[in-house]
Amino acid sequence: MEKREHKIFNHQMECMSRDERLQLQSERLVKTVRHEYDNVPMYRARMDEKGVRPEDIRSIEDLKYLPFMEKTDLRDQWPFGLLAVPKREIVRVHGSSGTTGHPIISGYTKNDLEVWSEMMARTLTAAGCGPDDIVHVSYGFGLFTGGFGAYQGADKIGAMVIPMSSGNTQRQIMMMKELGSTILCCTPSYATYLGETIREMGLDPNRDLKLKAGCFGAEPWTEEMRYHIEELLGIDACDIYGLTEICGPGVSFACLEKDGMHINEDHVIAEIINPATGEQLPYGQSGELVFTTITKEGTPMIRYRTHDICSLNPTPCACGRTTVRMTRITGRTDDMLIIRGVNVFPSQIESVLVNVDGVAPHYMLIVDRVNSSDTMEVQVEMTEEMFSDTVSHIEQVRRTITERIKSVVGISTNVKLVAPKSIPRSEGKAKRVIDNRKL
Ligand code: DLL
Repeated sequence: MEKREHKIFNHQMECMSRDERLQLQSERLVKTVRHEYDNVPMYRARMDEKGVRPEDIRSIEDLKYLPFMEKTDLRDQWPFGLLAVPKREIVRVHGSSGTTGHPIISGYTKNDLEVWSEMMARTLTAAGCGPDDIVHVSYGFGLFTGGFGAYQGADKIGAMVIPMSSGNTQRQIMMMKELGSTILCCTPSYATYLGETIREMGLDPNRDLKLKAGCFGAEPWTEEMRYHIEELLGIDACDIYGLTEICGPGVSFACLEKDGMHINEDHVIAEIINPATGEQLPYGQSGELVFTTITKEGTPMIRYRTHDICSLNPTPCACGRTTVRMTRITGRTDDMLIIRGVNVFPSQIESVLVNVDGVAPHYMLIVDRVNSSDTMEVQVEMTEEMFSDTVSHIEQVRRTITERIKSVVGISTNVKLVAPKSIPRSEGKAKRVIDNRKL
């Protein structure tokens, strides 16, 4: 794939010197803490309990003294308890169902929407999007932030938007072809599904479509999956990250170097902590990602624990941006499976499967407990060609996968090759694990 030139939406903010940025972050942090303390009783009580006063926070160095916020706070304060402005100033809410029941919502002021649009304009620009592009949005539109976020960013750039939302895959592809979509926004699992369906419809993405890049996120995916999607669709695949509590997509984004995701640090401060002790960890060390919003008015979040696992890299990027980059998310502290005492992340299994010929990157992990011992079955789909291959070859592939998984995660698993298309496809976030031990 030919290398494309780097585009930057906001040179001043994305390329400022580290010292200038730290100064800006410190000023904005001081204001945010005061605003939160004065307007959100829950957080004021938490600071009081810890003996921290707003005037104790003078710079970003003091961040570590502040108490954390958690997803449970949003549930406990449902629906509007964390608003830091009068309700009439809120012009939109977005939400997420989460994986554990009760939904959470976040309220946006007019300015919060403006900031979020700017963050998403930077995100799309980094993937090569400009005013002449046609942005095909297959993230869902609704309470989920994916659809609206991508739309707002493209709108700010002045690109043409096709707000497809999710579902109806054949129609998506027809529109993509007829209207000449150039940038695709959806989850990586849906990008794979789209790619496969495009080929099944007898189309060649390189010949029949005009796609050049995709902004894929909302769920964990691996570098191996990125290569697979880039090949399948003939595009640059950029990772984009975000969460409803902070603003939605656009908190960070990969540029065309695809070497980590640039954090929009003039709007958020990122930290990595040890999830067990809460202690800050140095650059390069992997741990739980924590965010503090420093421009958000409606529902500011201070030291919000994301439960996502990654590390931070402060070195300037070849693209010219000086912002700290976060590595790909390797898992969540709460999606880590403990199988017979060994920590296993679904992403480790994915990285093995994507590199095996004869299987498709559609898989499901079924975890159970049999006779007091944990078991894990890895179901993975065969390709059509493999499905009609000899039994002995299929068995050989199965054994290869079993051995590779063992060498990566260190435990034996039961690998089952299943028929093509038998694992449910997702139009949004993929579900990859069924843990029967929790039932
Ligand atoms: O998923 C926002 C989003 C929409 C991001 C579109 C990117 C693209 P929530 O529904 O609140 O918001 O889910 C947030 O999804 O804490 C991560 O666990 C996961 N996640 C989001 N992006 C990525 C990514 C949106 N690029 C939760 N890689 C987060 C891995 C991701 N996990």
